[in-house]
Amino acid sequence: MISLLDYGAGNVRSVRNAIQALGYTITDITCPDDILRAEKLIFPGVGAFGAAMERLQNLGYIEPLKEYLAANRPFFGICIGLQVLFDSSEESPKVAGLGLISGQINRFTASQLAVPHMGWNDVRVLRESALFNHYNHEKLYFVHSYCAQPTPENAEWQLALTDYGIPFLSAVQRGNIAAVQFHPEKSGTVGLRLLQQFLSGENAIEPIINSVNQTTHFAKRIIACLDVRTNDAGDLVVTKGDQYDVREAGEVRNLGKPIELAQRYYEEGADEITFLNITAFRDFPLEDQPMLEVLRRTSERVFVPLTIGGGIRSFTDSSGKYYSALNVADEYFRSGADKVSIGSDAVLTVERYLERGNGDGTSAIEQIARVYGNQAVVISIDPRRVYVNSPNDTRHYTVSTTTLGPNGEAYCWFQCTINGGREGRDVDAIELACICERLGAGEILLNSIDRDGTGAGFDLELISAVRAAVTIPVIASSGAGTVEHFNDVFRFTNAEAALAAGIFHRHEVPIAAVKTHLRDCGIETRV
Ligand code: 1PR
Repeated sequence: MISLLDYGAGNVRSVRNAIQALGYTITDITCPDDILRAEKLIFPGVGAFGAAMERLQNLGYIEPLKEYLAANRPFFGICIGLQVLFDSSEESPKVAGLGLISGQINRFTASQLAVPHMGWNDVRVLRESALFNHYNHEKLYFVHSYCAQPTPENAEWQLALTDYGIPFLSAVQRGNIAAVQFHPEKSGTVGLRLLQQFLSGENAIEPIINSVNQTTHFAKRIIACLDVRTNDAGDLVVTKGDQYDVREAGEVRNLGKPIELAQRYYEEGADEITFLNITAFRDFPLEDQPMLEVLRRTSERVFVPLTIGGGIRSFTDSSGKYYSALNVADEYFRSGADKVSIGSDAVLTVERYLERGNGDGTSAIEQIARVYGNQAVVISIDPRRVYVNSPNDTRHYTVSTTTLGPNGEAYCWFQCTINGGREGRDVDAIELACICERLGAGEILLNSIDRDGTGAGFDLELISAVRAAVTIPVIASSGAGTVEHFNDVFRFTNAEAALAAGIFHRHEVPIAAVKTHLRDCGIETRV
């Protein structure tokens, strides 16, 4: 019997799915006494430290939780579920943690590395523990901006370290109480195996395969993207355009079924899957039950992060009922998304920001980041090049370009568009990225209408300019045609991830071939 402490603050559907996929039944904690009745307790913390503690307080869970932990009963914390075991966090300075482990959780300090630490890294296991039986340097999925550092006060808890600029505690354990900073439920088969070790209560300890002296290595991510829409026959299909035009001879191109393709990419080693509901700008996504069903069913079988985008904005339905962008995002998260991506609405938000000179707390970005955390908010940018002869010809951020314009122009700026590239706006990709980061976005998905579907390679000038302007991770997208293009994007820009669609859908370049090539070029990837 596994008890899940889901305190209703975010998506724990993936944790549920992972436990169920391993064959266990879950009981939900619904009142304080349930905590003391639990045989094994899983606490997948979500959102901010302060919000998590406040929620536990309001539900009356803090005292029973402290009693449960003091009795050394089986406990497994994930992410914030690790952090709340400490005294406090820099994230919410006035809020006390559970105080089981001495010390404070701190933010990663500014460095060359993007914050959040989002992606695949490995761990250095410091001592033997059944939890890490069979673990052999494989990568696990992390997403967090705050971390616990090893100190003499927490020495007895230190189980594993990971390096991201600094070494931090990726796993702690004392007796029957364990917690991990990574997400086993999103770490593919390696993560499921680790979760299984806790669930089975296996005590036999195998010798560790790790050496304590090495450092861990953060991987570049390879993401498969599925552009999804309903075709003229009314079926939900994966499609793919050339420069955003998805029709061929008048018909919407049909490249497969969303769930089957997502599963295929998971099995082939995609580090993340992104669904873009590309016509959601004209429909209301909450009425799109097939799309929500795709998400639900995918999350039952795909154990890497899932992002969904399309139509995240406020909406009033035909009966006059108002839905906020947060309501739309809630439904996506409840259906199994780990991150949501905002396209058109982000451009309109930035326009308002530029008029006023600040945000007012009401935008989709701000609302969703407040509830689900920055790491859950991705901004999808759909820019198109606008060529100029001189940087003085525009107020926008320009780059000097080696791909000259139609009249030999040597400069260009990157104009943001809305509604699937249909409408250009007076905002450039660099200012959009910077302002969205300020408003609370945790990642940028950077497309290029010029390169989309061309197979001509990523727009390195665009990607370098945007990545240099922000401190959050950037996903390079559009134009991948060969394995060499992935090496180029990581060699010539600081992008954290690269996304492709067409070459994967058409079986032209397998994901494994991309990763093998990157490794041959000395770029770290998840095997
Ligand atoms: O504006 O919040 O409703 O979100 C709509 C989302 O749908 C946006 O993220 C937007 O990028 C996407 N979208 C809208 N129309 C299209 C279209 O193609 N007609 N797809 C579209 C954008 C771009 C990439 C693509 C890469 C890689 N697709 O995601 O997968 O360019 O392709 P490639 O490797 O084949 O070159 P909102």
